[in-house]
Amino acid sequence: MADEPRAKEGGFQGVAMAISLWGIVLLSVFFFLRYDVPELASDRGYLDTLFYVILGITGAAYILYQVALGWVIYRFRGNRAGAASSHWHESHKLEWTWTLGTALILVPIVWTGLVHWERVKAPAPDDAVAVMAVGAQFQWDFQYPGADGEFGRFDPQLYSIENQIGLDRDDPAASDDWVLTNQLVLPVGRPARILLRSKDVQHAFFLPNFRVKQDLVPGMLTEVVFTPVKTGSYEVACAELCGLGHYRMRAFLEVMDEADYQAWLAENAPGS
Ligand SMILES: [Cu+2]
Repeated sequence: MADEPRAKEGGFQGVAMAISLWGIVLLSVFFFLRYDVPELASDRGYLDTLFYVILGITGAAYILYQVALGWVIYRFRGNRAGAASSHWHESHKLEWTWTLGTALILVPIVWTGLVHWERVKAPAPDDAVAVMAVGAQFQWDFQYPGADGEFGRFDPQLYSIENQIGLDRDDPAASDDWVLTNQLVLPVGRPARILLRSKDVQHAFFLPNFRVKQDLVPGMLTEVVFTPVKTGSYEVACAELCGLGHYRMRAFLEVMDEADYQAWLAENAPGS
């Protein structure tokens, strides 16, 4: 009695499971096709290319696996004919195949990633526009170094409502520095070097359109270098859950063409 195949039992669950799996695959493919990453506005398009290559490979693997899994569940539901599986050990051919196959896919991806990393982390050229972004709970302050191109020193003792970034006005380099709150302006087509420091906790300088995301670590100076390639107004977000007001730690980046940028500087920079 016990050895008789239970042909009909569990048949319904098999069908329901297979349909659910295929449904999840369809839904996720639909959402991936429907939504796209934000419009690219920097020279970091090569990151998008790598992103889409990886998404294509993992996406195809995901669809293949899930569809095959659903089919196996459906085909052998309720212990149907031919359901007894065979077992074997040590198939060197199979092991070589999946090891080499995986390596062939992963090595070029990792290599490309390393090349991109070198590019992203390359030091800023001398003519880069330098701005210091100061993150705090919950706002962004952007310090422009002024005509001397040098950032004045700061002192945490000097933090106040009027002097958000604690700029030491006794420092000669600070005399022409000026600060914008929640607004960053950069010229198009010139490398931007954004130095980052935090006044309190860890924040992250996130420019979705520029494929830029860099942490601000208290007590440390970090930086990102990128080149805006498109004029317009873009969001600057904080990508680190930095406290209760994290959601409103938001600024705007205005990218202008060179002439507008110079006019804007002339109008806004003190003493220019
Ligand atoms: Cu933050």
